[in-house]
Amino acid sequence: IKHPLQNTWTLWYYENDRNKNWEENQREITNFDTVEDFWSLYNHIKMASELRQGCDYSLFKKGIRPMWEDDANKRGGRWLINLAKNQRGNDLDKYWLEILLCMIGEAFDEHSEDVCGAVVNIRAKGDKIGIWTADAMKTQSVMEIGRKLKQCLSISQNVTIGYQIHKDTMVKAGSVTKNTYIV
Ligand code: M7G
Repeated sequence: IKHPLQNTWTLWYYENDRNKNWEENQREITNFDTVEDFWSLYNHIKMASELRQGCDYSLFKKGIRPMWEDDANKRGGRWLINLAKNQRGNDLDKYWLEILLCMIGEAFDEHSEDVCGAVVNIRAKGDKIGIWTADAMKTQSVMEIGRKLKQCLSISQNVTIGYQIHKDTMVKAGSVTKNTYIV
């Protein structure tokens, strides 16, 4: 008997095809709801660092699309980890796996239900990992998730990460979005 997870999760893959719009480029790969099926999937697919520039992986709870417009995300935002170019070699895959394990293991305790999913963006200008939460106004929950995230990834106390509201990101395409919270 396999070990069930609390939630069923969906892996999405984004590939930048110029003939399609952003939403059409998001492809649903598969669902899983056991520890064993997570590992078979993880071992079967490319590491994030092996994806082409411009691609994303997203892992979201089943039923939530990895986009701002989804009902589960539209009031939310993300904790964003901006990686330096030289972190693709080592930290990127480590951080991404750690985040996947924190999410499927419901490591955010009572705030796990506010976690919608996570996205890794492979970009020439610097890779990014975002963990998306449902409601930017739930300050305590957002802050707890941020603190836990830093802990999970062993990010030094001296380094801060910021939380950005999707509604702000939406209108700031191409430039830097203000941080609503930091930890
Ligand atoms: P990105 O891929 O998140 O980051 O956003 P990047 O700028 O480092 O590549 C790039 C563009 O993709 C945005 O400016 C939007 O045009 C589009 N895009 C990204 N996201 C997350 C969404 C989304 O949730 N919904 C829609 N409609 N477009 C998005």
